[in-house]
Amino acid sequence: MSAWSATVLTLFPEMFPGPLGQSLSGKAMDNGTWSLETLDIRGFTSDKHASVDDTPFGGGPGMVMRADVVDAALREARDDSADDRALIYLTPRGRPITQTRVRALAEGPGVVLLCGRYEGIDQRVIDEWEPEELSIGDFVLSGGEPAALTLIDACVRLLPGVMGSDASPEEESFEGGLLEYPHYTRPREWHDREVPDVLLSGHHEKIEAWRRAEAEMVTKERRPDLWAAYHAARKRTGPR
Ligand code: 9D3
Repeated sequence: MSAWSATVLTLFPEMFPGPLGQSLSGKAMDNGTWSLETLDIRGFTSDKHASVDDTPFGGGPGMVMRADVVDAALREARDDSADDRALIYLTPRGRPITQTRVRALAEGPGVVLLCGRYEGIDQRVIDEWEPEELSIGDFVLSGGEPAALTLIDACVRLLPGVMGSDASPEEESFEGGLLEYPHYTRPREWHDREVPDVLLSGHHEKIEAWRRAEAEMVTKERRPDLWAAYHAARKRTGPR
């Protein structure tokens, strides 16, 4: 059995492992639960100027990554025909990443992630390789690398043994779920702020009801989309 692995194609390999080298994901990398490889796209240029990008046909701002250079990097990343890992292009044009997709990716052999810079990658190499196109949300990054780090983090924390068995079956908090209730720990009083009495009562049913009410309130307020999905799911399956 080989470990879950990520190969990242990027013009900025120094950005990796970055935060993934710390904490639980860093330990899990050290103990062989998963591995990370970067391929520097700049290493696949053919001309002496090592140009990765060029001006867009049709005009417009910015630069476009060349199809031939990205293709050479993809051929290197994908040279093993037994490699069943998902091929993913991180792009603001992609479908939003969901916890459902993350779970499936974590259960598979790993991911090959293509990171764009500039305005993006020549469409012909995308049409040729047909990667799954994914986004991390409706805001603008300077490149795909922070999105790749985000996706790998979300997958790695689900790998067996990475998190304590404690905080794992909480995964349905999205998609028909609620946002989390607020958390408190010692000291009982801090800056004139007290821990809600109910949490000190030892009354488990009351605590559960309070947490549920808090979770519903915050979800209704901040995430009307999740609130609607939660209600639709409750109609289908009944309360609880
Ligand atoms: C003004 C047109 N821009 C599209 C929104 C051009 C553009 C901006 C930023 C093209 C590429 C990028 C770089 N972004 C990513 O590579 C990216 C991204 C993102 O910006 N937001 C959310 N998810 C992702 S995944 C990759």
